[in-house]
Amino acid sequence: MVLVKLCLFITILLFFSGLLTVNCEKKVTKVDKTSTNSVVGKSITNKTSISKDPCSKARCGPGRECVIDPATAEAKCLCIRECGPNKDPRRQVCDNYNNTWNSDCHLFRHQCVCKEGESKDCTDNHLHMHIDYYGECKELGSCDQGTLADFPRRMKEWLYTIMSKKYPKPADHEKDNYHHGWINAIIWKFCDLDTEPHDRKVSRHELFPLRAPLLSMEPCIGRFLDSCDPNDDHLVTLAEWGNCLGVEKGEIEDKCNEFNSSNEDK
Ligand SMILES: [Ca+2]
Repeated sequence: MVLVKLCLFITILLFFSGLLTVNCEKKVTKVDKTSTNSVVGKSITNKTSISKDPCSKARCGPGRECVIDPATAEAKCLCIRECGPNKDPRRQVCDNYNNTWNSDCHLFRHQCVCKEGESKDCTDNHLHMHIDYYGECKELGSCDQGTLADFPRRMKEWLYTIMSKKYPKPADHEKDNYHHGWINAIIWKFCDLDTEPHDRKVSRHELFPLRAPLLSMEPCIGRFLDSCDPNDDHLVTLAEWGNCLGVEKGEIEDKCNEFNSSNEDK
């Protein structure tokens, strides 16, 4: 009799635990289903909204922003309506005519409205201005001959230090490897500057990220970079870049694919 009662108790226990399990599974399934649907739904909605947004593929130049034309529903790059206030002096920029602007946005916006004939406060300079360096315009130190002559050595050391941090390798202090290391650093910087287009030529525009932040501290950077473009075609080739940094022609080789693919891996 006791055995029968025990069996009955176990059966009842298993029955309710089974129900409990089924209920739990149902609950989990329901939650999963709901959450999956909501995630998928959200991603579909996002994709749809991106693909429907004509501005998603628009690439507007400096001083311009993408606006959807209400009449045609097409994307248009118009002059930025408002740049917003800036109280940070570090965001100020000095143009090549020695005028300080509140930010790069303010400079390029004004250039845009002048090009589009949307402002009367325009001169020829406004059409041709660009950022010379960051910060308020100031008296730049002069570049003396000695500093200019030593500039390639300092630039090589600087690039070598940056690259060693970016691509750390086992320490090797052999002279040949050090020499090889800074040649690699020079090639790496060239590839890093050659952004748009990737044509193995660095334009004045592409040199901007190197020149503008350094100019107020390194008055020789402008003359040094000019020396890298001896034929004055406003494009620096890898051979010209290597030559102005004192690398022999036979020592420099195109490794941009190698550097770009290792950047993609990171
Ligand atoms: Ca280029």
